[in-house]
Amino acid sequence: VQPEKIEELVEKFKQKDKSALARFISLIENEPDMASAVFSRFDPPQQPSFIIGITGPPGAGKSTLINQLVEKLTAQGKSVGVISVDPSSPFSGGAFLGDRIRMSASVQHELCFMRSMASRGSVGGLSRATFDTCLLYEAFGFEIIIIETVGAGQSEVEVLKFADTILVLNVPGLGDSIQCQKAGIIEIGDILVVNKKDLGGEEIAVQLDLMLDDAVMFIGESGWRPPVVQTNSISGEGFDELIEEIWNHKNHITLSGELVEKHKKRMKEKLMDVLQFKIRNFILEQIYPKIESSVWDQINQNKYSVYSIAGDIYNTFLSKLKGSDE
Ligand SMILES: Nc1nc2c(ncn2[C@@H]2O[C@H](COP(=O)(O)OP(=O)(O)OP(=O)(O)O)[C@@H](O)[C@H]2O)c(=O)[nH]1
Ligand SMILES: [Mg+2]
Repeated sequence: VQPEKIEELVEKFKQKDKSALARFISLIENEPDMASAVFSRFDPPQQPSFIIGITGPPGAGKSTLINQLVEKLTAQGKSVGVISVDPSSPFSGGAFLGDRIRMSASVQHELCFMRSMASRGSVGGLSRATFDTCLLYEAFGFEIIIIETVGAGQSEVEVLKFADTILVLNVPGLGDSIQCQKAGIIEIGDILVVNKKDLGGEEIAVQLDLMLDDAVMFIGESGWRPPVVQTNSISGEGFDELIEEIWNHKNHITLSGELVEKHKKRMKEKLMDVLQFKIRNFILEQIYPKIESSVWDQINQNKYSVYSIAGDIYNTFLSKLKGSDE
């Protein structure tokens, strides 16, 4: 992509053109090296987006719940960007026709934009693409970002670390036990949702409440006790309460200072991630090719020398830096 082309897209982006947003997401997803050129042209965001992560077993109704949330939030004039990190999601193409139709109303809403992230490639790659999409959404001006992810697999859980508030879904009918407990993701829930209220779920809600009562581990440092909310994502029942709890949690972490800490931690990780990428590439391109055969000789003699070889390479790297300073 030519610099002039980027300039043109940035102009469109600033005019709130969603096709420019879509182009940037694809560009940065496929060519991480372009990220710097794109982001350097953006002004600081007017306000940070509030990021909601939603997870739960396949078919729990995550997409339906998001659809309902988006409808309610956009009706209040709020703008919402959705990222779906779920390979079987309606946004990603592997979906049932019914799902597509169901999603279409809010997808076409001017205050909403949806995008899926394929779970192909590495955990790091997916995380990076998700984070960069969050940055793009924020720059675009979305007040709220929602990330959908199936609660299984490292890459899916990894992206939840970007969220300010995490919703963990359970549903009745899957053996009537707390499904997310085994997966170990229930602990990360700030709000526990029992969806498909029309099919029951009272028992699960009670179980969750009991568990919260005797488990100190759930009450975080800041003293937040995750509420249990029952919803019907098709009719919208329980959503006023759910939205209220989301704002309660937001207020809670704002007052406790956790929100700022989360932002700091996220940006620090991003920074380290970019640095690691840069340093690794420098070593791979500038140093390694010249020493490859001798490295291999040493490892052939004693594979345990790998640490000392790494130390040597690192020292070469440092001396190159000193050299370039002068
Ligand atoms: N009865 C009932 N069905 C629901 C409810 N919420 C979602 N569903 C249905 O459950 C099915 C799965 O919903 P999705 O929203 O696709 O679930 P998901 O968790 O996004 O699924 P994956 O992305 O595939 O993991 C669909 O047929 C929905 O219509 C609900 O509250 N009650
Ligand atoms: Mg889904």
